[in-house]
Amino acid sequence: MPDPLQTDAAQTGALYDELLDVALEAAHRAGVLLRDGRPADLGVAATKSSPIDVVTEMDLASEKLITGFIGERRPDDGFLGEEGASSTGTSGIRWVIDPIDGTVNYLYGLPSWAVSIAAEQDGEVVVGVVAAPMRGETYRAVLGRGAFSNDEPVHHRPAPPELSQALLGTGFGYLVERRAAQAEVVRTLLPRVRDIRRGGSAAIDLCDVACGRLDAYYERGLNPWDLAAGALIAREAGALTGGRPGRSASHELTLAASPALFEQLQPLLDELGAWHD
Ligand code: LIP
Repeated sequence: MPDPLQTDAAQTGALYDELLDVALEAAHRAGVLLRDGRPADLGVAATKSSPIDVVTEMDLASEKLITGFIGERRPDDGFLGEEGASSTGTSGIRWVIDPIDGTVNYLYGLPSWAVSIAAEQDGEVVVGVVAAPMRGETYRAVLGRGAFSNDEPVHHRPAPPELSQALLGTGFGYLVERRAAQAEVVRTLLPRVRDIRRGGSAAIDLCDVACGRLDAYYERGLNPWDLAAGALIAREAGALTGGRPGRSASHELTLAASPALFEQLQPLLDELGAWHD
């Protein structure tokens, strides 16, 4: 009589393998479209929360490609996409998609943008893929199986001995009031750390924490599609992710860092009010 626990584990493993394969191929195809198909005269197709929160035709084309590819292979799954994909599905799997994370960078022809695809099982992210075509790198993680850049395992950077030697990443929202509040946090933090980088893609920033290229990353105002895949990759690389003390990473605040640095930064960011406008 086969052991039911081993059967369940094998079935879960096979499911996660399938979700990863689907996410990798979808992200690859979208990345090729975005890298090779970017119109020379790319403009703004629409705006969302403010005049600087932009959508291009390529955001829409990328999300259509991704949802179409996944939908053909897994018709019972749900979707949550930045550009409007929204369905519950019946399988318990929901795909959380940012078709271009770093849209403003992509619009301006700057290289720091990514395709971010995560699979949730009953609300928990179990697979994450972030494709950064202009870097030639694809970051991936499956729950409990570690994090990788292409085929190389990655791990967070050891915590610096002092906060003053930490290299932080952050980002800013699209609303004037929020940007003013975020600038105040940066004003206080900047003299206390090694330096601050503003790359323009949360997914890449989270993967840079996973790869040890940033000591930490924090930002207020992220949407689920900005952080779902990258936060799993950071966690599987040994980093901690979270928000305010005792809370998960969310729109309110997202922080990712090595455990020792996380314990220093979380209360400091809370004290500085990085979680509110
Ligand atoms: C972006 C985030 C980034 C943030 C930008 C923007 P988008 O997502 O990845 O961290 O600082 O303001 O929200 O809009 O390019 O998908």
